[in-house]
Amino acid sequence: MIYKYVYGQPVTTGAVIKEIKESTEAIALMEFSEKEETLTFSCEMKEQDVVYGLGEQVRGINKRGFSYISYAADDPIHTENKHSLYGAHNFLVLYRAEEKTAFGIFVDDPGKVVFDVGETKRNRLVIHTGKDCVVYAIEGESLKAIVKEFRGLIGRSYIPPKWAFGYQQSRWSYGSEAEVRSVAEHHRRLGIPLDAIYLDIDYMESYKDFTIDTERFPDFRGLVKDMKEQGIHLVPIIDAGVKIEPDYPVYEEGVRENYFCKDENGEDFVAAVWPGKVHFPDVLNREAREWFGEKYKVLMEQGIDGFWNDMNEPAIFYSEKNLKKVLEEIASIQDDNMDLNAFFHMQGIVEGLCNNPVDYKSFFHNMDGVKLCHDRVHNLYGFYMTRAAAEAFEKIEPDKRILLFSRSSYIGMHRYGGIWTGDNEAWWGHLLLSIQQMPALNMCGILYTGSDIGGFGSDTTEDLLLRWLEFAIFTPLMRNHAAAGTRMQEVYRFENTESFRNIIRIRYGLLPYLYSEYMKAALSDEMYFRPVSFDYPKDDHAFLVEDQLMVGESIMIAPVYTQNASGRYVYLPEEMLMVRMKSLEERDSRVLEKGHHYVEIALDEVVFFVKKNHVLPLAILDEEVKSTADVKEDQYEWVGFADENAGYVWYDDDGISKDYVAKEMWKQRGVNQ
Ligand code: MIG
Repeated sequence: MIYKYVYGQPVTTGAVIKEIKESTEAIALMEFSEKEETLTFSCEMKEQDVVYGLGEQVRGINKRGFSYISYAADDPIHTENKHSLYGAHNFLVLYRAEEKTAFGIFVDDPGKVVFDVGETKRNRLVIHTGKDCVVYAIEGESLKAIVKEFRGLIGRSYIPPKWAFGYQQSRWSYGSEAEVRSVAEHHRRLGIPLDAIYLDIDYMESYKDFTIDTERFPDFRGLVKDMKEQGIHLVPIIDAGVKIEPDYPVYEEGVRENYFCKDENGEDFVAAVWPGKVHFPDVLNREAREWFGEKYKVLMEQGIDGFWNDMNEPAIFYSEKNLKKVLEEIASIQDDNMDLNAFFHMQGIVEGLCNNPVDYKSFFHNMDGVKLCHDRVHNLYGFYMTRAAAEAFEKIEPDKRILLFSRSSYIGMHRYGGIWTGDNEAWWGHLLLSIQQMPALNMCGILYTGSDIGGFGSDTTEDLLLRWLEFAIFTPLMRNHAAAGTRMQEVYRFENTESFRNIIRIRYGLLPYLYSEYMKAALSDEMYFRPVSFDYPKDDHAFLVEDQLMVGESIMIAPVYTQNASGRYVYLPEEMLMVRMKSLEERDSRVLEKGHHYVEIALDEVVFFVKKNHVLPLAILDEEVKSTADVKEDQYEWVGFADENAGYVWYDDDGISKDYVAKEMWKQRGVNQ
């Protein structure tokens, strides 16, 4: 059951697709109060109650004990004290442990929203929103049912092409054609499957969107074609800022047609990012959005069929206005003997140039005739930039799935693309963070997602990369990505290449299962990754599990995320089959009873657990498998554990067209033990 409450004059965000009648009764689940610009919703929590959700945010699966602020931020240091990351995912579910009931809350407010989940007062959940918003309260008979109801409200999740479920290699940046070819060649020579290589900002000419640096990439079209012949898709980055440069057509057209965001004087707003000074396309405006989306065609015409949208919080290094102010202030410093206060003040104003809230208040959108201050709709920018691209793809290639994911997002964007979780670090703690983000993102409809494997910032290590891959073989987006200046982290750079190859091949072996489960989750508004408690709500201990996940209908995973571990404790909520793999071919399995177990997991092993009376298909791969296209759906074996008849419904299709629901794509298999 969904209750809808409208306050003030909310902006239509596009998060919700289902028409729902406004509720006339007062919101019964939470107390309500109003103060000038803020609405507050709150309720008591008992000690054992659990809060799930909030998408990308830091900290555990149970969100209690901290405050989370929805205000999209380009913050590359995801430490535990951070209140905002790139996305704004305003959906949570409160589980009442004693009563065994739950309800969900979705705050549809594209400005700043605060979720104080027992930080100020341990046993109080408090939500502060702007005064113009829509709030949905959702009741249902189980955690799964509440999420499903919510997902029905916000519409079907994005479905990428099947090749996007293969292993993908990225780096900031592969800076030339030769470098791209060399990455491809290394993988191919060592028999490591690979489906995509990413192009980061250096493929562009002076960081200008929709251009190609022809010195570094003299025959772009030829390169795209050669790669595709090897089963590898090239995926270029698109940034939010459009460089200010006379004669650059995107800039010229945008200025001429008034497609850029304006400052308070009605001039095109000037910020700076990679290319130096830029304007931001006003993607909240329909015409500007159509125009910007059309631009992707330039690359599609050269054979590109996947993109990643970056810097769309939007990130601002500095605004023209603020920089001027800061430079003047620094120039006015007379004293070269600054004391502590003076020094920290100077440092603060320089650091404060980046992503300054004052800048977000100083530009405007024309949302189809309505002038809106950016601050009020801040969290929509990444969503609408991605929507711009997706809507254009519908026109340019209506029958083809295009890979698309974004850094910033808001609920609603999940219909148009996926996300990656941004600039993490090569830290063991960030491997755990990534595990914990997955189910919360799935609750919000974001199914196509994953983190930068190995860590983006800092130098990775071989053991961290191995452990990260052992988890990431289960994430729909499986991409190794690293920042400029860090150690090269393609798997062939390390000593034990064979172990990396084996683990990546296990991903391809699991592909029929993972793809089927993704499609089931997308087509029936369900979660691909779930907290253990969602599947075992009668088991009190399941609610305490923070580092194991259910993946699809048959599997539970318990990844190793600590350094120098030879294994870990795993909690089994019921009897399960433990499957241990050194490679697809070298594996064994054994039934473990319900309860706590210490499970040995060597550095080069993948371990997962199969639920009772469940089975899954495992593709038998030829030695030569290069990409997802080589995985044959009719060569498989079954892994499973049943004391009665078990069956599996799996899904397959051409991986490209959008005819998802055709009956013949669903195959039902009964398996007898
Ligand atoms: O400020 O394009 O999150 O994945 O490699 C850095 C360079 C800009 C941030 C993205 C990262 C990407 C990087 N970008």
